[in-house]
Amino acid sequence: MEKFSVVVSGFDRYEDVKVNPSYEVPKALEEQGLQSLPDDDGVLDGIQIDITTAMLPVSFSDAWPRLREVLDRIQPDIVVATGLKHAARGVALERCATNQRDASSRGDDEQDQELIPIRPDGPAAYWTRLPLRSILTDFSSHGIPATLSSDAGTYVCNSLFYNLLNWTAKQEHVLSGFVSFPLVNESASHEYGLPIRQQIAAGQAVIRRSVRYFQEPTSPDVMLV
Ligand code: PCA
Repeated sequence: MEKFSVVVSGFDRYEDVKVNPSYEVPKALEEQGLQSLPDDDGVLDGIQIDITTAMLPVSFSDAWPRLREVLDRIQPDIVVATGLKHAARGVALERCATNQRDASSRGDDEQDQELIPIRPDGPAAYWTRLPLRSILTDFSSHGIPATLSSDAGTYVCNSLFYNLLNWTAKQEHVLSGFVSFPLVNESASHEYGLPIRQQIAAGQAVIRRSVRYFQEPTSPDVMLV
């Protein structure tokens, strides 16, 4: 049986958000695996997927070192970092991480924002290593509302994503990327947010498609623009 090791990160607490999808989805993935998602095209036949979660603090200085510890210990094939994006209507697949962060502790006040590089010697941006096209196709066949996003902001999510891709660039064969979840909203007539069940299904689809892509990398699966 072929084995894959996947690390999924989230944030343990974020502001006063009561049900944080970036906490709930990784936990559910670790507990349930991919079972509850129908494997229509047999992607998972003969494959064992071990999922480890990493719960991180919302901190520029501590989030990446904490994830790095887990990556060094687990040596995963695939890393999916996640965070909450308040403004997202559906699941947002992040295309790229930029080498900038807000110098103040919070990024709320656009007027006062001073952007500084995350890594002064690093490239301006890194592209995701996840097969976004294939993931979007999977989402649409499971009725999961989603968009492609061109940036994860300038706060801790983007900083974590940038450091993750900087690390990934030096690895032999690792896929990694970032998925932003919307607020959890269980109401049927929601404008913003999605039920937690749908967000868990989205996390499962991301892993399923990434495993498939890991096995058979094809350039059309990667959609960056
Ligand atoms: N979202 C924040 C940090 C933690 C999270 O879930 C962000 O967008 O950077």
